[in-house]
Amino acid sequence: MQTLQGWTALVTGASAGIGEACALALSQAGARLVLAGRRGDRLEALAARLPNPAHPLVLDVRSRGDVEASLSSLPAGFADVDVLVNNAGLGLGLEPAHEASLDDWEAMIDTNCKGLVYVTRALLPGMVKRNRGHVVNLGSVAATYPYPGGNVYGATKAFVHQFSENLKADLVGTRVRVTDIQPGMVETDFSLVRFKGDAQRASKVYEGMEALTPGDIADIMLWAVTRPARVNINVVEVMPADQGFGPFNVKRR
Ligand code: NDP
Ligand code: 8X3
Repeated sequence: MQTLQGWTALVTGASAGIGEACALALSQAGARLVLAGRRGDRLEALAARLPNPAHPLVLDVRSRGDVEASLSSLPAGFADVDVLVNNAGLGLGLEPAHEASLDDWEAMIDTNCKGLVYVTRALLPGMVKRNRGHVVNLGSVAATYPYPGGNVYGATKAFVHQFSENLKADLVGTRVRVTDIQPGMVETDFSLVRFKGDAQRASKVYEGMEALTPGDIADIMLWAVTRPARVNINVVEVMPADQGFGPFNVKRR
């Protein structure tokens, strides 16, 4: 396995779930870490636990100005980001489109699409200039398979997929790689956030089945990042063994 000694990685949404697991895996592989997210206390606690140097960065990816300002003034030793894990994201609500909250829709678009684009655009020129980099985007099976109530969430992840492929098209010939990881159900705070703090409803999502763990996704991320530089893993779709596909839904009268 390629070591990440001498590499710098930035993980958005490192304060919980998949992002936290990715930060840990990258640090254990030797990388220096920039840990981005809104909850600074969690980022600081994580930084103290990591085996390699880490810089907590309180950042709301929805703020274009803050993203541009903070990513252009990273401290020495953390400024040349080689691996970007665009993980910050959320689903909000599961109502049908005609009843869903427009505020929820906007928050998902602002975070999952616009935030991801702001961070990528800020870090990509440095990667291209140094001819070394890897952008790992957290997509979802929801990008491909529709489900009731997945309306805008799934659409944001379809955006992540197409953006990833188009980034790859622009970067051909460079040593900057792009990977879209598309997980199914992973047990994290995702459902707690989706159901706005309703812990009982959130825990039911994972009841009686074995969901993926954040560490499972971090393993895949690390595998993609540590392939030889000639290898670009475009897409990885992964589901729990206990999750499958629904049939077409036909309304009969
Ligand atoms: P969590 O809710 O556990 O973690 C989400 C992370 O995103 C938190 O660290 C949160 O940090 C951060 N975040 C959210 N909004 C912002 C923001 N505006 N600015 C900066 N950071 C933000 O969920 P997961 O770990 O499950 O989700 C991580 C990613 O994986 C998401 O993109 C999600 O869509 C995707 N995913 C999740 C699946 C699942 O089943 N869990 C399946 C497929 C994809 P903070 O609140 O501190 O800012
Ligand atoms: C989150 C997985 O299946 O809840 O991306 O949409 S799912």
